[in-house]
Amino acid sequence: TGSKNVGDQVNYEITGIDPGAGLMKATEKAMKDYGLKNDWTLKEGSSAAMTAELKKAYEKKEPIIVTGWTPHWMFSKYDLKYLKDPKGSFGKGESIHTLTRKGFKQENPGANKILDQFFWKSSDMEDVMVKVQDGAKPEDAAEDWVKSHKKQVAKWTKGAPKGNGKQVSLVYVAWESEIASTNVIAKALEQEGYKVKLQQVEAGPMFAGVAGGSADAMVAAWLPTTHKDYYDKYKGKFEDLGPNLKGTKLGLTVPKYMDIDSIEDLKK
Ligand code: PBE
Repeated sequence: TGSKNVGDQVNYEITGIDPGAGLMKATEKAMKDYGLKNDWTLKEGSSAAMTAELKKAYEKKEPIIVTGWTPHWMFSKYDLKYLKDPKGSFGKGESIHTLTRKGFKQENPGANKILDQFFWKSSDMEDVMVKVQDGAKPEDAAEDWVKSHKKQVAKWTKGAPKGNGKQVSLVYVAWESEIASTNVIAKALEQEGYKVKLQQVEAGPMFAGVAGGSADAMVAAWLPTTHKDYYDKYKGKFEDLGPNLKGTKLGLTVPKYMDIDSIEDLKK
């Protein structure tokens, strides 16, 4: 891409996602930490819009910088790299936690137990994400996964009484990773006889819903850093059932064909 600096190549734009995402806050922090605040813009949108732009650029081998995270299907579909973050603006690897509303355990101990025992690996989540990206409906990709991982799902449902139609409401944000996890835990609950209602919302309302009791649970709290603000805001108003996945990552992401390696290279 010749002599033009990276900023000129990408119009001083970083392609972001929904404004409620912790990743957006982390990116703003990075822009400040690396002195990019004045020249660069972080574009708001959605994860679907971000991946659409990434696809478009990638197919033409054009430069692009997106806000990325792991687990995500984009790393298996495209040759991408995280820009090095020597200042640690994006924090360390974290875990995704399951949160339930207060009182849920007492009212629905069976579903609570399944949610509590829900745990899988990044590669599991990615399997589901890739299928959805390839065109499967999330509920179908989730059902396939649950049916082909009976042993693993049996560990989640172990010791939990059958649902007999008892209702469970789950809230989630339309992040590809959370579409996968929420649909999979929903299928596991349904398999045990629970009646599951899924509701897609923004990040703030997701936390507010569980904290306020209008939703039973969420499997989408990235901790300790990404969702710290939401977590602290509602602390004491939900139950934290701990991690359902460990080893996530956030960062600025570019195609490997781009000739930069570090966020520091954006300063030039
Ligand atoms: N994400 C995916 C979310 C959490 C899950 C990294 C886009 C966020 O930044 O809030």
